[in-house]
Amino acid sequence: MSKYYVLDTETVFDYIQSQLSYFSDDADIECNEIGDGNLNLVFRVVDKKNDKSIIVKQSLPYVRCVGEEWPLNINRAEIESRILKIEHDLTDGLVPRTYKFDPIMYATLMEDLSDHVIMRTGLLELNQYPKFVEQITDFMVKTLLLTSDVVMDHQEKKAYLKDFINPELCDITEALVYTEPFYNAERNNIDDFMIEFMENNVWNDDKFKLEVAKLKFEFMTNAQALLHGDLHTGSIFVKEDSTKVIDPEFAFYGPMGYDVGALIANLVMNYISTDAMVEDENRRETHKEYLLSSMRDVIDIFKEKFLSLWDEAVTDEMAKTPGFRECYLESVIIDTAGVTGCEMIRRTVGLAHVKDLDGIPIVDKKKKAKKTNVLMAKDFIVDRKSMKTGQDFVDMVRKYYE
Ligand code: SR1
Ligand code: MG
Repeated sequence: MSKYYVLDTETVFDYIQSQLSYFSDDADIECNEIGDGNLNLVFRVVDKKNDKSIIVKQSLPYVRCVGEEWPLNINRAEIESRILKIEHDLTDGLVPRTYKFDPIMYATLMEDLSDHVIMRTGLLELNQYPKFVEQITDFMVKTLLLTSDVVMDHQEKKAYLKDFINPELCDITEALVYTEPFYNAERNNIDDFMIEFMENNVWNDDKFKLEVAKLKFEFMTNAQALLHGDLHTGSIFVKEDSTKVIDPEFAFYGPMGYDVGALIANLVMNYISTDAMVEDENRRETHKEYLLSSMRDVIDIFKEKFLSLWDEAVTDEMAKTPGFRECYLESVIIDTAGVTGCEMIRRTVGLAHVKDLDGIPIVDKKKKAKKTNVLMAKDFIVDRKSMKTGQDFVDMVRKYYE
């Protein structure tokens, strides 16, 4: 029986052929390792002659961005390939098509989306994506509501819940999003200029940390829906008329607001970054307005679609009680605001940062952007119970830029 080995650009072509006989004999092959995430290897293999390509994503038995000293269960690849299929079916193709999962090499062979760009990169180039809000709200409403107890048979939902227990990846989120950024943890990646600021504004503020503790235990105990689990703009591929969500390896049953909040936070951080980086006033203000209207629409259209899909798909008798769907949705939006704040703080001082903030070239502007990011994040968390509409999210951002 064959054994797991780490693929490289020399071996990946033969590996693909052994799994799928994907390329023809006359293929003119080019292989590149294109993974820029924190965990895995990603190969793009192209047959230039016949215009055919494929992606191979392989789990490493450790955290790639840290090294072998942080081992990680490679079985996450299997969770990812299973959830990609589920999400593909639920959303009519808003994720890449998978061709095969190999349980020996912990590798998934899947559709190449190289005509798309990573959304974070596209936003940093000030591009706009006219179909994005419509498609991402479809993705979120369908994957979240249709995997919840509101819709699913409760025993089938529990079977899913069991299949998608993902302790090691949840542990990463519990540590990196909900714990370490809130004290001076060894693994934090923190600029010197942020240390005193964090002491004064976050680490010594027990009243604030109490709110974060509530959100942490909400994340750990509210098995509401099958989440993507890492829905930032680096996990979304876009082009003019298409959105494809990738990288669902953090999937597990958790609170719906975790996915919506991760997305909103990353739009907010792009706003803060645009304000700090773009010198041309017209381009800067146009992009900022685009981001605000995207945030507003993500929240409002998510809510609208959520209520309408609820009416179509609800099966639980008690969930049909008048008023319950509004109550349920209200708490999802409150969680969304809380998660928005936590994601913003962890991307500023925690282990894993974002290019939007770290890439600000002028140091004084970077300092200001990161501090604004943390203060706004605190407000999102503390005021989360008053956040109800897209406009509330927009107002929160605008408050810092008047
Ligand atoms: C050690 S993994 C760090 C981060 O990368 C992933 O994309 C997740 O966001 C995780 O928190
Ligand atoms: Mg990822």
